[in-house]
Amino acid sequence: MAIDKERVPKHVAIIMDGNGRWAKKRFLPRVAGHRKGVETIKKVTIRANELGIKILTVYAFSTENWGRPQDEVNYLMKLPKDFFDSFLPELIKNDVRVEWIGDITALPQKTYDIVVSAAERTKHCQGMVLNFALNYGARQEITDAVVEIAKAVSHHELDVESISAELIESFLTTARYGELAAPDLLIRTSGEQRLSNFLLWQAAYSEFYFTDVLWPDFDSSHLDTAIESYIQRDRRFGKVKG
Ligand code: V0D
Repeated sequence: MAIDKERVPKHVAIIMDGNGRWAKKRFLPRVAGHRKGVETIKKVTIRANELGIKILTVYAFSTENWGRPQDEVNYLMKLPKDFFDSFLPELIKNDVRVEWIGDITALPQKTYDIVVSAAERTKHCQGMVLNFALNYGARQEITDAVVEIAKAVSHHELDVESISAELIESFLTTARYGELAAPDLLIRTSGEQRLSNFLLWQAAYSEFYFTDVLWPDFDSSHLDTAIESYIQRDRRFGKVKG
């Protein structure tokens, strides 16, 4: 059955888990899984764009991932360049804009430059946004918002009485997406069923889709299945209400 474009979630977020497990199953080093994972992002981006998804937020590197072995972290920091070199023209052709959330200033200079350059070279694109969460942690994002709000209060630019959920939201990094800031659907691959400090605030009302498929094995058909599941839930909800 074809996917009804009208019902496709506007913002989809993905926790791309299972690269290490994929590699282990093949007696390959973990980094081989990460490399294959980059290919998956490309395929999923193309399909998401075809389906009319407006924002695709992918969790590429968490603030906790610094705790991985040094060799693995070093390898991960090279992936934005691989992605950029092999996919940027196609992104531009498909009118996909690259953005990021998270503190990229803590990344190695070369990695930082590539990410900024990917965003720069696609900033004219008006189609889907491919939003990378890089050195991102939701508690940090919320903490940063709290600090900024406290500063504004102490500078008498803000009254305590005006602090509301809407105000806090306006201080989160996803505020630029306006009414699309919250993911409609959050997908996690590889069988784990946790949020792991990803988009805590924004996912308050998100639908969750968990699959045992490992991220390097995930493809456009798996994305379709997740979207169909989301649409199905939306229909049921409509029935109960109506
Ligand atoms: C590893 C699987 C693309 C999950 C996918 C620095 C984790 C491959 C990027 C990328 C990573 C980031 C920014 C950008 C262009 C590409 C990426 C990292 C890890 C961490 F502008 N894949 N990817 N970045 N993985």
